[in-house]
Amino acid sequence: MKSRILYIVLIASMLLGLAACGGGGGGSKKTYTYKDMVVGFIQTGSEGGWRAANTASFKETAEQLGINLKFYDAQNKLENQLSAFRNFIADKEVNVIILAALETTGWEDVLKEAQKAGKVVVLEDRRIDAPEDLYATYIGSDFAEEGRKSADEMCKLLEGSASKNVVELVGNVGSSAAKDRGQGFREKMGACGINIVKSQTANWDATEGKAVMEAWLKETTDIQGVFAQNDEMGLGAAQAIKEAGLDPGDDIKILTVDATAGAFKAMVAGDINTVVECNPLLAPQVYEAALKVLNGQEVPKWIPSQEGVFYAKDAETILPTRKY
Ligand code: GZL
Repeated sequence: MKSRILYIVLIASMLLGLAACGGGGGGSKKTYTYKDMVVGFIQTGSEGGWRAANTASFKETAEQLGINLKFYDAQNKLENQLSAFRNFIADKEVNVIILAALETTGWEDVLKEAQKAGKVVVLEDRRIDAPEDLYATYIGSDFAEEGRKSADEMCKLLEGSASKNVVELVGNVGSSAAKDRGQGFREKMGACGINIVKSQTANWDATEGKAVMEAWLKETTDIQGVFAQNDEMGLGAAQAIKEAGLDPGDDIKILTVDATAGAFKAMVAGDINTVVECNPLLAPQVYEAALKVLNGQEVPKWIPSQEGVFYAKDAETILPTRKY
């Protein structure tokens, strides 16, 4: 009898052991690799050199890592971004959605739908106003810091000037980049007595930047500096200053943000004085963070990009080393 009980206890403990270590098929967790990633990437559209470099970074890095990238260009239309988001949620293949948000608002519903569908959502480049638990992480610049740096550098450019009237060319007004750069600039401009005498959107665009600057110059030439929130608008302003018979970079100082090749060439030509960097080459960090989240690892809610400031005097030397 005793041996019978011992036999039953032995069998029972073996079965329990098997179940515990998943030997009975109790779901051992899958480890994802980049080759398992199917990414739905929603880009803003194309507004110039920065965006082209950002898109190239995601396409080239996906190729290198063996990621299946489904790229969508929203043509700078918010409604296109929202419909693409829902299409990627419905796409059974897609396990990661990456968004470069045109605007900071309007995202909560789709983010909740994505969460319900078990999709990993990573924000790249542009931050949004939504509860942090609705997305995995935001990888992009500290735009407010770029604005503060811009004001500090404009103070240096206008040092000793009797007047410090600055005009501001603003990006897409709903975007985090435009809002935060403007806010950061205003935090620090008082330190040296800068007045923003004109401020208007030129939607990141060179042609619009030229048109806005032309109109301002028709009203007044008592302008000592241009704060252009990206390179393209600064290049447009330089053209308008030239056509008004003035010398950009000398009569009117110009500071821009991004540090694309076009801005470096303009610094070499003496048309732009200073450029605050905004790094577009974000794909490696974004894909790495997405893979960690797919594998159930924690990532910080914001991974800021590292960025510098460049000056006309150094532009010729640095230009050949730049990737975009
Ligand atoms: C910045 C990026 C901005 C660039 C512009 O991260 O979102 O958008 O500064 C681009 O050139 O249009």
